[in-house]
Amino acid sequence: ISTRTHIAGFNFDNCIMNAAGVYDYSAEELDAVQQSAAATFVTKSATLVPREGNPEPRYCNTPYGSINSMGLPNFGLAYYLDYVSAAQRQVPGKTYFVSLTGFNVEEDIALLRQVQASDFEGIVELNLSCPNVPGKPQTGYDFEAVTRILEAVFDLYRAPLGIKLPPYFDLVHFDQIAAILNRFPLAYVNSVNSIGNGLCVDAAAESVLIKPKQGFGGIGGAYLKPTALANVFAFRQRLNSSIQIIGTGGVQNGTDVFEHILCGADMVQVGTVLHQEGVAVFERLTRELKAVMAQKGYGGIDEFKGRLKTL
Ligand code: RRO
Repeated sequence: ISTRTHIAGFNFDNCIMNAAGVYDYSAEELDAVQQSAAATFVTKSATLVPREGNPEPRYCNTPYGSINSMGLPNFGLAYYLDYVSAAQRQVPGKTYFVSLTGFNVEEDIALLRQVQASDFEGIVELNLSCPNVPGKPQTGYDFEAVTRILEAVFDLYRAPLGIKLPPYFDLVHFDQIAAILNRFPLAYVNSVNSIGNGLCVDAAAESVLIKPKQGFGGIGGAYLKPTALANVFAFRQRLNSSIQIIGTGGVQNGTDVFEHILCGADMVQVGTVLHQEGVAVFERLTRELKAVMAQKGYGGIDEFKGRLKTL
């Protein structure tokens, strides 16, 4: 049984990897993902200059998932390009993802120019959905901004590039954003980022759980699964077949990975469960996915990818 997949023409031995923002901040964490059963890694969303991020506590696990308001802490794009450059030399033939996020279209372009000037040979993921920078709306909810950014991006950049989107909740919004995305040579769409600006409460302490933004933060984990599956399925129905889909959100076991693929995901990413369990989760999820496939008689993911039945 094989869980092989491919994204943007690059082959991967597995279809499970980390989600941007989890286990990908430092070289130590990225080393651990590389040494695990993960297909590959994506780096923490990088900005032009390093950022400390928001004050702590800024991440909290809850009974059904997590809340975070990290505020984009990262070592700056140069750090991640250096790390990937070394990884490319160490493991020729393996492909890596670098996540980028600018605070406006000029910064996005400057980040992409920096990628172009490096020896990076992998896939860029442009994050259009950070929910946690005070005063900054999530780009993915501003369809005119998405259009302007993608026009500028593809004027400049022709190597493989995907985008990370926030969850959408209305079928009309899926129609509108998919019509925009279909105009561009995107390698993939990654759905979903955390559900922005949720609030988790500690009843005993009569308090919020995290310090930034009065406790509001991105919701991840099991809370997210139905929304994530809906976004994967809705995009698979609407996007050109040349645009692949990475499914992210609410994965806790191999059946959850199977469900994402059934809805149309070509690759599946894990955030909260990776934060909670560490990199051993990749071996567990892969084993559990293979068990589901074996029980159903599937030898590869293409045999069920996107084949969700409706009633
Ligand atoms: O760093 C963050 O606060 C963060 C980002 Br950039 C993101 O895209 N999604 C998220 O839940 N947190």
